[in-house]
Amino acid sequence: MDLKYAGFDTKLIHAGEIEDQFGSATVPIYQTSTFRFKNAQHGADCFSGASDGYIYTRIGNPTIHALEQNIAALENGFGGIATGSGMGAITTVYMALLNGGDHIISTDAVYGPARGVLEQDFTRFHVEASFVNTADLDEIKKAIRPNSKVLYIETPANPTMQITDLVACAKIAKEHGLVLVVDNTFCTPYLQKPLDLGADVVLHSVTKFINGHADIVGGIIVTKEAALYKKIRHCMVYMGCNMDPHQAYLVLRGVKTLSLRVDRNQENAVKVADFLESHPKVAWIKYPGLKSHPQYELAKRQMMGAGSMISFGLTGGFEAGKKLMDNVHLAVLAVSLGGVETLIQHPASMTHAGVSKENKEQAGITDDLVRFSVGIENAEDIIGDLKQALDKI
Ligand code: LCS
Repeated sequence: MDLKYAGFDTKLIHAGEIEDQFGSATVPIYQTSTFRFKNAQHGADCFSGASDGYIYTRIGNPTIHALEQNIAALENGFGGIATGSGMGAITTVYMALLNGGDHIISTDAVYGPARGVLEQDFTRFHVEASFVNTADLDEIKKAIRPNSKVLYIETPANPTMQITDLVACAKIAKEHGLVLVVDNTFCTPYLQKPLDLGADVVLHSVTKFINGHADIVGGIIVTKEAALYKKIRHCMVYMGCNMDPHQAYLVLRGVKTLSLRVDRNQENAVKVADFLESHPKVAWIKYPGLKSHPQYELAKRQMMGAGSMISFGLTGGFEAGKKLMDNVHLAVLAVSLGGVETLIQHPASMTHAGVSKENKEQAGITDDLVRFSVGIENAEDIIGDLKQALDKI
């Protein structure tokens, strides 16, 4: 079936599906490292590109390809490149788009290792990086240098929930010849479509909402055009950042319920955010669905829903936050996010521990910030759990 004009939910279920010789109704796990050539000429043709047959799983595999096709269809992109983790997707994109002497401008509150790898590793190859509050467009413009090549945006940012205007960034990127890359992990294509808003590349940690069941790590990159797809795919294959077929199978299984899960995640998050905002022990809260979020209007314009990630601080500061994390019973005290289960964590000492104190302060990752990923349990139970833990403080 031609899915070009199909709705999002139809694409979730059917995009990328394959027809095999057994008529399998779902995409099977092609758990093989290598593929038999029909004859010597066929092998040579596969390598030269004259035939598009599979060669070797690091280069391509039917199960992985099905997932790549599925996510590319959801993001309205040219093609997908699946990787072993979200960080694999990020470093593959950095590697493909940056040469020694080049400069990248990135969101300051980006996921910790996405910043750390630039500051601690890519500097060894003379790649320069500036981390700015990309919610302030003037800061982006001021950071542009003659050697700037990439504008890298995470929106909403992890964990500050700061939102960056993607249409405005696409305009700046175009004017200055920058490749605009967007980490769309927090929203998924169900809630935000960066390629439609002018980005060149979108990437995900599929570990989170796309898979949704906290049972694998994985990543994916989708490009708008063929040329960048080829360049990034080449890098992924040569660096060996590929996904595994078994991983791809689980993500394909998880993604089918993306819209159902995200709808429930979000419905619950709105109730949790309302509860937290009115609680006397909560000093501040940042959730794009609340009118108190400084970028509420931008969120409404650019996102098709506020998502289910909430950041907040308690009037008792870090010590109170620690007590909260030690006293919740339903919410799991663990890093990661975007699953069916509610998770709570402390970014300053956990996910963003590798970012220096000074850089955390500059990016707004304060010591009192508690991050909450709202799951799909009953909202009353999630709120009841928070309430009893807050009562203990
Ligand atoms: N991008 C974002 C926005 C993330 O939140 C993460 C991981 C990554 C990329 C990297 O993906 P991974 O390699 O882990 O698949 N975020 C995590 C977090 O907030 N807690 O644990 C991991």
